[in-house]
Amino acid sequence: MRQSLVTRMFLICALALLPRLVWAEAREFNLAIDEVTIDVAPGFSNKVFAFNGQVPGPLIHVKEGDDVTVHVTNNTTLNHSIHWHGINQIGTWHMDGVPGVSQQTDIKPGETYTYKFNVDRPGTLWYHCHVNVWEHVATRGMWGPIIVDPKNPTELDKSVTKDAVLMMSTWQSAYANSYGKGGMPSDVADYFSVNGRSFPMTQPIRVKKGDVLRMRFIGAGDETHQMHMHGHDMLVVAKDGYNLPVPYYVDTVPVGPGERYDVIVKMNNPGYFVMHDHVDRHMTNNGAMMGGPMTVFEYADVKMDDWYAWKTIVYDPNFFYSESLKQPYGMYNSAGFQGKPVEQGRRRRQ
Ligand SMILES: [Cu+2]
Repeated sequence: MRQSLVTRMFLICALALLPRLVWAEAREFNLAIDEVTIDVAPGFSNKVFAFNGQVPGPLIHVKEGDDVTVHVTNNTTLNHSIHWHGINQIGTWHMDGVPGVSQQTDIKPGETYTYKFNVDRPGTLWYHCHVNVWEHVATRGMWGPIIVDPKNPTELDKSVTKDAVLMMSTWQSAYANSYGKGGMPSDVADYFSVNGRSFPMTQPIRVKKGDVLRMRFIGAGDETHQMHMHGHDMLVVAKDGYNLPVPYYVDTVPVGPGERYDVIVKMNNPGYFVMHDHVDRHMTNNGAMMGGPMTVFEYADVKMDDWYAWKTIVYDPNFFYSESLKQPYGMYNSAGFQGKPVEQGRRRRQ
């Protein structure tokens, strides 16, 4: 039986759309930007512009091909925007978040702005403010992770048993309490952190022998961090979200501003091993040893020594987003990253 031209056209269109229909889902999120104070290190707090009140911002976990809508409400006293770093905005360049270039104006205090885009590629991505990035990204915590699962995971991807996100950043204590200042080239960073905290306020990564750990490093600050893992080799499998044609082993991975590295580690050497930044200056809290972005891989079933520095730590299993990443797709706030509202006069608008 001959099909009409209309029927044939319909079938062709339906077939062309099929992958999108099978894979893509529409996801809608709300992000508020609030003025809060976070405790970065013992004795050091910093006023930040926090996505949903937390630093780092909430995890956005979606899959390749999804259509994402994000309503961003600015509850702070300064202007902002959001750049979705890694999303190429195919056909949606007005959603790229750069005021004066792709977006008419900043999102002003009290305003809500809606971004809509297709997640056109998988991997470890992130989002950050694109207004006065010198201050807002470098020292006010305006960044969070976007993890995009691929349509076609590799065998290595499928082997992963535990995921961790590590956002590297810097702080300038001279401007900790002065919104509108900081981040200029002559300003000096004196605190260095992973997921917004410096040792001893960071957290261990608890594993068991046989785990396959994927760590997703994101350079959210202004300096390069040379992250060195003791006792294990890290297989670098992706750079800036793109799978490498030939993964390679390292024991130190450089994480520069804006960069992302995904590494996969076979946890096969039971014990307690540190991972730290090999830039010595970064391993201090304002010059005092020891601090900075440090963690410890703690294997289950290995006896904890009495003298272990973190013997009494209150463990937060979601400090590296590992628990949020086990949840279905969506956006996830983390209670452990929440700040305290800034005092009256500089606080959120209702
Ligand atoms: Cu901003």
